[in-house]
Amino acid sequence: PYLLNVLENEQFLKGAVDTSFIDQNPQLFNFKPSQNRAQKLLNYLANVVVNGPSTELGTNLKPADIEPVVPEVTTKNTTGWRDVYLREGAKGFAKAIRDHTKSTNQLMLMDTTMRDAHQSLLATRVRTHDMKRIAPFVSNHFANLYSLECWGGATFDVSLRFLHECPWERLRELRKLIPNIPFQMLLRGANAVGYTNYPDNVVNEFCKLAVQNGMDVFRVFDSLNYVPNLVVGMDAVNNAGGIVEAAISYTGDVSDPTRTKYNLNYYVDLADQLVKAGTHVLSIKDMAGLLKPKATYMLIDAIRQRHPDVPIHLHTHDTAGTGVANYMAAAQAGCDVVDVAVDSMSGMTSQPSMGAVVASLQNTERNTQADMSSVHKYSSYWEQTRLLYAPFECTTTMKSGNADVYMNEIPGGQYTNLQFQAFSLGLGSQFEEIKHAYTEANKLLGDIIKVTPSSKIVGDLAQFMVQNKLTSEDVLNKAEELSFPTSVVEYMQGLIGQPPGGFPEPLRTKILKGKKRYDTRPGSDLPPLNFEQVKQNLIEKYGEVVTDCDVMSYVMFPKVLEEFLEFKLKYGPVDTLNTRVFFVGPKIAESIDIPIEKGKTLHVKVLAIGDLKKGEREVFFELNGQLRSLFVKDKS
Ligand code: 3PY
Ligand code: ZN
Repeated sequence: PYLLNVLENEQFLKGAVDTSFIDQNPQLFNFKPSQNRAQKLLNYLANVVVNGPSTELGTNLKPADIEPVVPEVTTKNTTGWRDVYLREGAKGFAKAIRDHTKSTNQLMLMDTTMRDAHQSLLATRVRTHDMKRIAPFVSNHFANLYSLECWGGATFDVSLRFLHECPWERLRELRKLIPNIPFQMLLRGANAVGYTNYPDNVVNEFCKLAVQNGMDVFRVFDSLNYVPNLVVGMDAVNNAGGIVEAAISYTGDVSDPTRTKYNLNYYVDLADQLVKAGTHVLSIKDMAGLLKPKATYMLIDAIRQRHPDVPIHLHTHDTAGTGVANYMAAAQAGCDVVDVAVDSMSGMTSQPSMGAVVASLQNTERNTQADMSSVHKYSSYWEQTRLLYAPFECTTTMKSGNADVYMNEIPGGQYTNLQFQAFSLGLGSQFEEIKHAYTEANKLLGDIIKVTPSSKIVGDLAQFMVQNKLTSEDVLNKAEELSFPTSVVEYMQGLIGQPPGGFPEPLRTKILKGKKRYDTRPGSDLPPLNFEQVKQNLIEKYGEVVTDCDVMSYVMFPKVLEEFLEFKLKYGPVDTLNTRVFFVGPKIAESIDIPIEKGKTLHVKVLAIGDLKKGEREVFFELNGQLRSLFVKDKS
């Protein structure tokens, strides 16, 4: 309004005034957005109380009405392994880790609670808000962690898509609160955090931006263990100055002499290639939890002997319930780091329990040096916080681990999803059928490594078989007449890479029906992306608020990012709302405090919801003691 008054002033328009005061005081134009922000937040709350959650809840369960208690920080530890990395670089970090485990015998831990654990148990829905509350405790009480996995994998798009929050901001905020522990992320090789191949400059820029925003260790995998794809990710991390942790995705069973496709030689050879390609740390990624103690020992021991100076980092899922036993075998075989989730976020399709691993190794030479009482407090926080995510709980349907994973080899997160889908259709028994079909689909595709996105291809084929009541023989015999899911056709074309042992014939030829085949790295012929152009387009649409991070999110998930920006324009940031209020809104007459900027808190109460009039309802609020009301469209 002030600007407009000036623009209507004749003297001003004639240029007859001295505007140097304005030129010299640009801060006068930094209008405080708080009024606007309060209005937007009320608009959000009004919409939720009238129309229900802004993001679909997985079930009709509600978040618990509790305020999880944050344990007190009772020890001060401001340094950690990140200091070593910042001082000595990625190579120096890897050497220091290996020297440390050699000299102390300590088995080091990565905590997955803030990434894989909730991706596997709570549909990836944990919000930054709940991570930030516990972050200072983690920083001080778990300062000796090898790393904290808190980013990447599915968290990137789920946070934007369903939680209306920016993943980059999550990274920056956590970084501020946890400066001492290395942060780790999961990078899908040439797919970055998406589901498809990107031009190489996208993967490069992504890693650069991730390092700038606070990421340190990148676990790089490829869903077919296709080395050219892995190398794209590894080089990008290296160029960005990050710590490269190239991963061998594990499938099959090296302890079973009848399973010859993925035998010990296969893994040792792959480890050699990744070390040669310059990985700083070597990771074994058992995404489905297929290891058994004997296999674990064989695998770690063989790689340990060949690469005595490279740190080995083991990842597993506890789907069958053998996770802790596997880690004991890994510890014996000389593994350096294992992945655990805090007790209350562990087990089943998540990682093995931190407390169980820590306790099991106390008074042994591979003591983890973690403090048990801190583990209990940390677990208690997440036990309470988990109740806020009741609508997304895998335990609604999953009651125990299941060793049938050794048959179907479904990765943790996908196992939870498929079970959930089958049960929510009211067809619990269909899950058995799906699992069986998944096993068959994997065989049809040539027994492939199954992890995002190859796991989705196997899942798509399995669902296609169940829906169309097809047996394996039917698929083989009728392949020429069937119209397969696109993902399966693209897989057969070679569009995600080359699988070990090649494609199955004659099925490939029958499915492709003459379609083009690719036998080189899929993204290698993509022209570099013009980031400046993308940014300009976004700025034209959404204004100067668009950041380089938004541009990168857009490149990965265009539609999702646009919806996110539109949501923010309408409602402002909603990340300071507590999780129950964010999902289902406040109760009538409940007082809530919403911090909106440093030292500024809104006190809000929903007083009443008016009757339906011309498709709208008036929602009455008390805002900082004053009555306010606004109209929202009733979408019911
Ligand atoms: C992901 O790609 O998100 C995974 O967690 C694979 O295991
Ligand atoms: Zn995992």
